[in-house]
Formats: sequence, C-alpha cells, structure tokens
Amino acid sequence: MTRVSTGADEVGGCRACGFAALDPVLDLGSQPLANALLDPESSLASEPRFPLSVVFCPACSLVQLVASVAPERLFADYPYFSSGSTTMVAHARQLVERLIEQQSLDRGSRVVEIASNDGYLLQWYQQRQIPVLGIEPAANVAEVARARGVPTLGEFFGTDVARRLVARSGCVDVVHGNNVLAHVPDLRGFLDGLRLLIGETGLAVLEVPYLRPLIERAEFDTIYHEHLSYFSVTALDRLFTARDLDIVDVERLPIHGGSLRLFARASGAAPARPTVAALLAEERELGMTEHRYYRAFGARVDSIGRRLKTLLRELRTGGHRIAAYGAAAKGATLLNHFQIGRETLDFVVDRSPHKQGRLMPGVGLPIAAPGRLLQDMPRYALLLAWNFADEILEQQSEYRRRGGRFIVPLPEPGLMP
Ligand code: DWN
Repeated sequence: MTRVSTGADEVGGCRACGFAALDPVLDLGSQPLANALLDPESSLASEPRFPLSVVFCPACSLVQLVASVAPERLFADYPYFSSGSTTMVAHARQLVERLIEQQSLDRGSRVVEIASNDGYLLQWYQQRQIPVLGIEPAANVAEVARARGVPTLGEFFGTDVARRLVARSGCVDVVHGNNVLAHVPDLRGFLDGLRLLIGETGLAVLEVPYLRPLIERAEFDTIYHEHLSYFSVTALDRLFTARDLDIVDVERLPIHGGSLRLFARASGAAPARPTVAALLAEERELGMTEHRYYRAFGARVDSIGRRLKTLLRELRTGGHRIAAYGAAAKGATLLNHFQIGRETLDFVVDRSPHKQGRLMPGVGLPIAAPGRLLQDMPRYALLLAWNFADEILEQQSEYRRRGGRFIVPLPEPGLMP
C-alpha cells in the first residue's frame, strides 16, 4: 500500500522564475525520505512517503521537484556527515589551500560556510588561524562541528541570517556553499542573502551536482526529496543574474557523480572567465534548454532497472548471496524505485556509526559496519555509493582478495574488476 503524506507542498510554478507550465521529466512515485533511516523496532507500514516527481521549466531551464518536504523535517537528526569520506575531506582541503593563496586570506580575513556540516571544510582554514563561521541547521551535525572547535550557527541560511551577520561583523571575504543550493526551497532569498554577505568585494564559491552527467549517466538515484533543484549552468546563470550576482568562473568536478564549482561575485565586480560562456554554449548545443533533451530519461532509467534486476536475479539463482555497500541517500532512491529489498540483498554496510544498526528507508534492509562483509563474505556487494568507488574498492581490498566482487548499478549494471 502506498501512502502519500500530506507533508509535501506542491510548487505553484518554477522555483526560480515562477513560470507555471512545467514539463515532466521523471516521476518516481511516492518515496520515503532517503535519509530517514529507520530504527529496527519501527514499522515500515507507518513510514511516510511523499511524491518524488521531476519537471523542467522551459522558461529558465531549471529542473526541479514538484513537491517540497519541509526542511525542518528533512534535516532533523540528519545522518549525513561529510567527514565520512576521505575523498570529500581531501577535496575540501585542496579547495581551501587554493583559496587561501589565490585570495591572500590571512588572520584578518573572514570565511563563512553555508551548510558547513561537521566542519570538514572549515577546519582547514582554522589550521591556518583564519577566522571562520559555519552555518548548519542540522543540530546533531552542528554539535560535531562545535566539538571540533568550529564555531557554528544552527540556522537555515537566508536574507535574515545574512542581515544579522553583516550588521554584527560586516561582509565576508569568502562564502562557501557545498551541496546546499540544491536543497534550498527559497532560492531567491538564499541568493539575496549570499549577495548581502559577500558585499561588493567578497567571493562566493558554491558546489552543486551537475544536471548534465545526471542525465548523460542516468544518475537518477541522486534524485530525492532533499534535492529540490537540479542545476545546469544555464539555469544558474539566470538565477544569479536576477539576484545581482555574476558567475565569474565555473569548473566541472568529478565529485558526487559530477558537480559544478561556481565562483560568484556582486554583479559587475569582476569580468566573467570564458569558462562560463563555453559551458552555456555547450548546454545550448546539447539541447539542455529544451524539454526534448529530458524526454528519454525515464525510459533509460527503466532499462537500467530491468538489467540490474536481471543481473541480481541471475547471481542469486547461481546460489550466491548479495549485500550492498553504502547506506547513501542515493541508495534509498535506487532500491526503492527498483523495488530491490530483502528478497535480493542480505544487508547494507556503511562506515558511518550514525547509520549502523538502523534500517534503509522503504526497503527496511539492516545497516551494518563494513566489517560484516568479511565476516559473512557475501559473494557480491551492490555499490550504492558508486560516487566513491575508488576509495571504497581500495578500502575493501581484503574483501576483494578473498573473492568478493562489487556490482556497479549504473549507468551500465555490471561486475567491477
Ligand atoms: O547532497 C547530499 C550529498 C552530498 O550527500 C546530501 N543531501 C546527502 C548525501 O547524499 P548521499 O548519502 O548519497 O551521499 P554519499 O556521500 O554518496 O553517501 C556515501 C555513503 O557511503 C555515506 O553513508 C558514507 C558511506 N561511505 C562508507 O560507508 N564508506 C562512504 C565512504 C567513502 C566509505 O568509504
């Protein structure tokens, strides 16, 4: 039985520009919240589900969810800690060291990170005695940041928070925002707050998952209720320009299945590098500003589901047991949309102690520590955290030495070497 909770508000029009006639991209039906891990004693029957449907705005090209679930609900007792990935922490450190040099940051500078999580990025500024402030609304995560000495404000960022910070201490030199913009219901308010915080001379550096590899590599599992928007440079450029901000540089990154790193300043504060125009032109050439670019996406996802379930069924029929690696939010979308559960997988392992001992949303698979793979030696492990394949395969070299094999789910379901 599928219950669609009333806890989701449908948007009247495009989240960025308000245009009303939005075109369908993919409807994943009603899904549980991807990070709402269940306690073992809780009943799956009472687990709320919400519509998860993606649309395209032909006016500004923003791809987005139709329904929004309240952030207060999504980020209460949040199980995601950025320090859970060595790759992510190293990625953050590299950026910080680059910005300290490029922006000549020192003890007289001020750096703010929006959605600062557990301090995984700001810690590297602190090591160089550069004053920082984190803004993290998930109280349990903010506590971890404070415990490591990162001053952290427990609020959702917007114009109100920006006004208070500027009134108290003035504008800041650098504002970071990694994997936050896609989560924001009020995009205009967020960007207005960003504009206030950086003033006329500050720099904003934001990282967002990039829509282009999401479509090209069918990364549909990165669609879940936390991600309200799915960004192209085209949609971002229109959004920022409308809020007195210029994207002055943009880089493509491999992290999280393919991301964009945006450098933004007050409109007119600096010339845009050719990278921005180049990606805008590529997106026009690809057709990302037209609905037809997205039309075949649903059929491709269905095909992946059929091929993945056939592979898993064949492996099980061959008498092999299968587990999964990574209690990732994307894993919840994939397992629930393809309806892959206890009939196929024995358990999921995850390095995060905040996830171990709980159950995956919807499918109810138990989450154990990675050591369970060596203990039980299932022949195969479905890699739900495929975006960290290198780190995880390296870490699980003993499991693989003993004959364990990882299965990659997309874009082509198959066995990894
Ligand atoms: O936007 C978001 C992205 C950045 O992170 C958040 N809204 C939610 C979250 O999405 P996710 O859970 O799909 O992200 P990850 O980072 O791909 O999740 C990886 C999972 O795998 C985590 O639960 C940690 C775990 N892990 C592990 O067990 N061993 C990760 C690594 C690298 C490992 O070695």
